[in-house]
Amino acid sequence: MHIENIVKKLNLNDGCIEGAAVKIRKLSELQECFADETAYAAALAEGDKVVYSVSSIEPGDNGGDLHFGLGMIMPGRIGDEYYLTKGHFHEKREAAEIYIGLKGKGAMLLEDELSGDSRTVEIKENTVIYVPGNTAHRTYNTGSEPVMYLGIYPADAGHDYEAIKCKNFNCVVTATEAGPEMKKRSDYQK
Ligand code: PAN
Ligand code: ZN
Repeated sequence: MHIENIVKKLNLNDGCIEGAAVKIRKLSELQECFADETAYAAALAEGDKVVYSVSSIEPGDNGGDLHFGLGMIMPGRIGDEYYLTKGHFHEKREAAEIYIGLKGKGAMLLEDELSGDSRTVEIKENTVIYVPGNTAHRTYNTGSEPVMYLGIYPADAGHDYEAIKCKNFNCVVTATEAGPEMKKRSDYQK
């Protein structure tokens, strides 16, 4: 990235990085992500809503470059499961990532590739989450306003959506009377 162009403004009103390309993900693009397929079909029949967007800055890859994206997930649910991102591993499995919560309230679902172990961590303003390598990561909006965060990752990390799409995450994050709760996908689907 040229030294004259190194300052980027985040617009937390519309979830964009000034001058950056924005990728929008609508409900129809999230087939097989949500656990409750009936609720998904019913929601889609009512309209193809925007679920999330990512505004990314991707300078070249000179070996040491970093890429970063401002994610914005809208509030909503499919069944009891909160609106979510597709989720992925990095193609280069050892590539870690830093997430910085900026606005709203969400949860990150992390799944270790080798053990299959899952955990969730809250993501909100003033929170930094270190996503280790070899970890599938998906973000949920568990609040009632858009959740926004910055993800910063090595330029050569790459995104592998297929590996996690085949079997989906082992767990889901759902709304309960006690608040957001992680449960096994198989338990939710009962
Ligand atoms: C993030 C994600 C962002 C959207 O910038 O790309 O949260 O999620 P999906 O990429 O799973 O649709 C990131 O983790 N980048 O590596
Ligand atoms: Zn990532």
